[in-house]
Amino acid sequence: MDLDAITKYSTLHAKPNGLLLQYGTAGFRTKAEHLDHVMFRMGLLAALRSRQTKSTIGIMVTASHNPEEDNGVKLVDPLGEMLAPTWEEHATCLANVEEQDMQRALTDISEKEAVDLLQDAFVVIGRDTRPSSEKLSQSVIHGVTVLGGQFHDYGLLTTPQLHYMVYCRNTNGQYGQATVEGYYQKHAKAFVGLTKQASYTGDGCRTLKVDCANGVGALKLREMEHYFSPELSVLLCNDGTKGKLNHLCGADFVKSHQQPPEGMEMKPNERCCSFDGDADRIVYYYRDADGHFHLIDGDKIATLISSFLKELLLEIGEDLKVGVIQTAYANGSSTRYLEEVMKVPVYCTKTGVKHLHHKAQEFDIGIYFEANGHGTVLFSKVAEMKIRQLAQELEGNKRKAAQILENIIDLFNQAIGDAISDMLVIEAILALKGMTVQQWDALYTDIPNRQLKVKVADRQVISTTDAERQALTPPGLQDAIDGLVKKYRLSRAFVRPSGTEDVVRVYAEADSQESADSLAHEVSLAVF
Ligand code: 16G
Ligand code: ZN
Repeated sequence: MDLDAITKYSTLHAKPNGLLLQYGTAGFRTKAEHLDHVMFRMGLLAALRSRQTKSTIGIMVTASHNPEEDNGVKLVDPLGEMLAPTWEEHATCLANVEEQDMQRALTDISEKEAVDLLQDAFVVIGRDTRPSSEKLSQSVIHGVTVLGGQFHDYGLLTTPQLHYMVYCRNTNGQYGQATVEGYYQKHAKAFVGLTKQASYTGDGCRTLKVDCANGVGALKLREMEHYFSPELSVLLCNDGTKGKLNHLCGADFVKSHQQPPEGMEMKPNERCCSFDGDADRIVYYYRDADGHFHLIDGDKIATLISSFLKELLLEIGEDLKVGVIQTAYANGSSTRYLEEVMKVPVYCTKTGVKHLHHKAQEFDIGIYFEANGHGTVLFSKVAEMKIRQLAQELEGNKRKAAQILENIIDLFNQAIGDAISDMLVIEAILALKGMTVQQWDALYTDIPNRQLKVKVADRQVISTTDAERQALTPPGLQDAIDGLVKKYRLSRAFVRPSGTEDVVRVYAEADSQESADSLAHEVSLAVF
């Protein structure tokens, strides 16, 4: 490691005085102007992680659904997964050391992690469409090269595409080709394969309106469109040509405001969906004939997918272990429906994809979705092999069902939730089942709910347990919440410190919207 070069170049990426940042739920995130040093340092860290794992490591420059002025960065581990927890700590430490201590910090990490400094290092980089992203990704590259690492800059990518590239590169192309072309071909082939399953086919070419949050999802969907256009036609709005990234649009806006995005004309009963700014989340919605807006969130997406997969498993007669993973934000109705009507086991983890993903890996088929629309379905190697074998061996309808499952495996991004791939799976399922968006929505009725954010002096005084459903500290808070919840019917509430913003989040459910609103309000007062 050329320590002198590190000292020399790190002064070019000076750390603002007194700035302390933490590698949070989805990496570092703050105002773009404060991130140059973090990018350089994450380039250094990725080179070390690559040497230690003897694998390609990914770096994505994005702040997802945050405002355009923000930016962020996260590292992607060899199998396209989120960075390992011990390395998150190294990341926080490296981002916060003063320049004169950089050499020591890097040596410490290398020693602790037994990094072989003679190994080659290779890092792949992707970025979203924020005005700040290009320059910041150059600082990442600078970090990688200062440590003698090699890199490939993919330029503009959705976050899930970058995860896909990393996964492909570390599995010798078995998962797919590590190019955008490879991504389009793999997913489009599976999608077209699915919709071609003759006896299941619905009503021919379908149309879907997609709000792209004025983000990178628009560019990528445009590029990909012609691969699947005979089967599905997508009408893009908020495609970045006029509006501002994530401003009054995108999956996060639609989910949290429970209203349609700006710039989308919705005819009655028309199926619409929204991506977030880096296209790793998706929610669906429509307006009914009376003009009422209906949101179909991650919970209902998980329900549609689970019921479809269960039907197929029943058809092929295979008893694979299926589990659905949710977080505390999952609507109570969805959990009840999954457990009581569909009889699938449901598990709750802490918020953040890495927790859900990890739990989902325990199953043959692990279905995970956050209510906010981030999710995917993971297939164990054993399940995948079994299904591929059955697709060859079985006959008639059973064979068809196995082939559908095979295409579903190829269509779901196995590394991370992916708006484009989720959209294609959902469109295929609706087509195969001949199901309308209203029928999907009618699977169950959401319990009215409200989310609020509360500014407090120090959000870390709140700690939680039981997958964030119970507050441990400050003392008395949980008792207060319990007391308030008792005042309402069908009610539930919890608080948790945000992992991405300096706020405390409050969630409440109750039998009417007024009750949910007032319970959320009362709980937020108890937080002070
Ligand atoms: C990040 C997480 C998302 C989570 C959200 C919670 C990833 C890729 N994204 O966006 O899963 O729902 O944070 O944010 O892990 P909060 O902690 O501010 O509520
Ligand atoms: Zn995102």
